[in-house]
Amino acid sequence: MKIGITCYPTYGGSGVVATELGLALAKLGHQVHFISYAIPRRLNRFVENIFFHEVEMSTYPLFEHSLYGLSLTSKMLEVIEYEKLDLMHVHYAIPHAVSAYMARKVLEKANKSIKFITTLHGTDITLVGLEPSFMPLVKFSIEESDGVTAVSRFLKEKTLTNYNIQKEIEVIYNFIDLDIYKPQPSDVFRQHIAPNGEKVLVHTSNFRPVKRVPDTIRILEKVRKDIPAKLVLVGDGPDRSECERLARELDIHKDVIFLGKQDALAEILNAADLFLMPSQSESFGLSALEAMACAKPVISSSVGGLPELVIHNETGYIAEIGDVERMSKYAVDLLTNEKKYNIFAKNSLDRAVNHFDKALVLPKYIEYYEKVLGS
Ligand code: GMT
Repeated sequence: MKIGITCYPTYGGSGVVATELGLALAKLGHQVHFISYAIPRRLNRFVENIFFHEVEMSTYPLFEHSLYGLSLTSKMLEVIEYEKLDLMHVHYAIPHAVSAYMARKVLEKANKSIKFITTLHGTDITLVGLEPSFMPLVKFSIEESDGVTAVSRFLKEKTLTNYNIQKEIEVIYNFIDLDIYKPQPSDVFRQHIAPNGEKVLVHTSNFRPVKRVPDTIRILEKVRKDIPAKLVLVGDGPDRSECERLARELDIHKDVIFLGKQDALAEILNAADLFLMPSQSESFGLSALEAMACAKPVISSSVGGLPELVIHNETGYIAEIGDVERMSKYAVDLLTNEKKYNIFAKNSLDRAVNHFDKALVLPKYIEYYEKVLGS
């Protein structure tokens, strides 16, 4: 198959899923053409069967604001036509699904065709898509997609109810590469961050308000009252300054380590004991899955698709949004009971391996491609 993939190329989970999917398809011999404004971060080496097409932005002075959606449509048209693509797969509805719809329309006028699949990832449905100005367009582009997948049952239901859509949506969960994310010793890093044998909590995200990163700092403050502990924060974004300020205000800044954006995530996760995900909204929680694949229990909020990933009292604990008191009690409970901790760690790993292994999820995408192409 020749597949065009459009995604956001930066740190977000939707870009990670799209890139890992493209890489896996290319490995199976499919030709994959990424179309975006920059090369996705994880395409950092030459890979056979992978091609990248950069969307060029017009700099005409009249266009005070970027016309990315239109430029993307033009690039899609070019690649579909010249590379003879069989299918477009766009990740994150806004504006990718609309651009793909326009490309299909243009081709139809010339008696040509292309089918496109939209994968819904999260805030395209639960946050940005709900803005009144976007809502009709998001609904329309989903209805017009030749196929739609969602990364959790929660996201599927939200899409159908919030946008009043009657359409078949296939749930295909996020997946994990177990060759990269696996339990392995990370003693040097651990020694570096917790030289006196402290317990280590970790959180990775893009520090947007929806992630509630300040809650991780409040959790650490409470945990420290019972046991010596450190918090490692990986990533960057709008809430980072606020988090640094809060850590100082609570006088625990020496125990909060801000690493910024990092690529060696598996090594960092392996140096930790627990992963925290106190999000306000989370359609799946890919970074929690990455931690589980390294055999780390997760303490999360109960929102969105998180209960489809984190099994309460088995692979970790789930609490109400903002209930940092309960989350910290859960953390102390696990970190002070070695037997229980080891059972939870093993359960986390087993769940990642048995349900979200790339080898299990990739065939679902391929089957779905074939279904859409055959319909
Ligand atoms: O919706 C977003 O915040 C964007 C997206 C991204 O690019 O980071 O994240 C979502 O997609 C991930 C991959 O499918 C999911 O694992 C995340 O849970 C989801 N984020 C949210 O729902 C907040």
